[in-house]
Amino acid sequence: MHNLGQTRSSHQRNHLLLTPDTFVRTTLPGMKNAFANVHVGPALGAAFTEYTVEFEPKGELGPTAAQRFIYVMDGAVTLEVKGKRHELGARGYAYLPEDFPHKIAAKQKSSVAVVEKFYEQIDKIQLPRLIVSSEDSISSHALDGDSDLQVKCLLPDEPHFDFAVNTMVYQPGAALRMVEMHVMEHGLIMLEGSGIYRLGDSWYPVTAGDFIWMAPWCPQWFGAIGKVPAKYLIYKNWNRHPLGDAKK
Ligand code: UGY
Ligand code: MN
Repeated sequence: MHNLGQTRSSHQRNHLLLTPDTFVRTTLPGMKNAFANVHVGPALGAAFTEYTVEFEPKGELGPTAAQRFIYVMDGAVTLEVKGKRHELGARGYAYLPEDFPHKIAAKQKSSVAVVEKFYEQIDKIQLPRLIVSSEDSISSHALDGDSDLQVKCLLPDEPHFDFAVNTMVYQPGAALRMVEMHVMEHGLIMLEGSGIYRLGDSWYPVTAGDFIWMAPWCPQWFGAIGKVPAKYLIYKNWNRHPLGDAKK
């Protein structure tokens, strides 16, 4: 049915909500048998890009000069690095440092979330290394002592990593304890369930499949609604001074 110009998607100064009815597919250099829905990037003022890739069987992702993080939402992909093949199924993920030759190909129809960011080097620090893992093997912790809100940190919280990617699972009725306002920006993909997201001065119904970008200091709060838990994958910049390398 025609939607008569209605959508939940909203583009505001300090946040963006993208719902699947407004996704427009594009291709990126080097991609084969695959499409990308680019959700956010420097064109919007973000210091990273995040996109989802819809692979056909044997589809391939092109190269990047930046750090790359991938999370398999559906299906299965093969990651080839230095002649070694790693199989990633649903909830499998990988972190690839900058300038790290690799090949990512789908074994079947698959859907993968991708985050890319140019590395912010700090002096005398070892560089991050390749990580290949699965969310299933990471243990969760309660956020602010609330056992109904479980967080899994997919990357090590070590100073050489300049970003974090976490999953957060809210039992129905669970909510963030406070409205957060912080220097970090977020890219967020709703993986399961539904709820209400406060972004800036607006409250949005959100559900699995939606994407949200939150600019630095965007007021944010979430409460899960429905009979099943709500789960999202969330990126944030991390471990770096707010002045960056502005002196150089
Ligand atoms: O890590 C975070 O800042 C997270 N608690 N933010 C959020 O869920 N909007
Ligand atoms: Mn936050």
